Amino acid sequence: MKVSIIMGSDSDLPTMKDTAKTLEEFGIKYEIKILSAHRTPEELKQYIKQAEENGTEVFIAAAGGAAHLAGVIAAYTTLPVVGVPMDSPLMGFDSILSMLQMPPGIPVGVMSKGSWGAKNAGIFAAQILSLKYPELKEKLKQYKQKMASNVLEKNKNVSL
Ligand code: RP5
Repeated sequence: MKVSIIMGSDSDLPTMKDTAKTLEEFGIKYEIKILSAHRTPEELKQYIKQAEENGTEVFIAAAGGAAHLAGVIAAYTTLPVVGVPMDSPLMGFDSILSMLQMPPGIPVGVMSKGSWGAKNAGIFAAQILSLKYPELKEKLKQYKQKMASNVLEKNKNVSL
């Protein structure tokens, strides 16, 4: 099982480390590339083809501003594309809308902005892959159980 994480700039790396960390927690292999839809369009196109040939099953794309990276990747592949909008001078609203408002026919699954979305992209990729890899389904169940236990544990000492 393999995921390709593509980001438009190395300035996205500090946020996207949460995606890598989450995939590692689930034992999913990943590859990270810095490729931009507008700065390196040819190389991006070539990489998508190469990644598919090398076993990528899900693409995760991070970009900010006029964030068309995820949509461009979706144009070149039939694999699922998960988009993570990065923060921007416009508080990331431009990134969110650029990723979210794909016209009919070329969908992108868009997460929330920044580190929340980065983490959720890893979990969402695990959920997609769990349709094929049953061991991931089990790990996802355990992950949710642990999260619930952590919340319930707080009730033991809750006070104002
Ligand atoms: C996007 O523009 C990148 O994904 C990044 O979020 C944003 C700014 O890029 P840099 O100017 O920091 O390289 O393409």
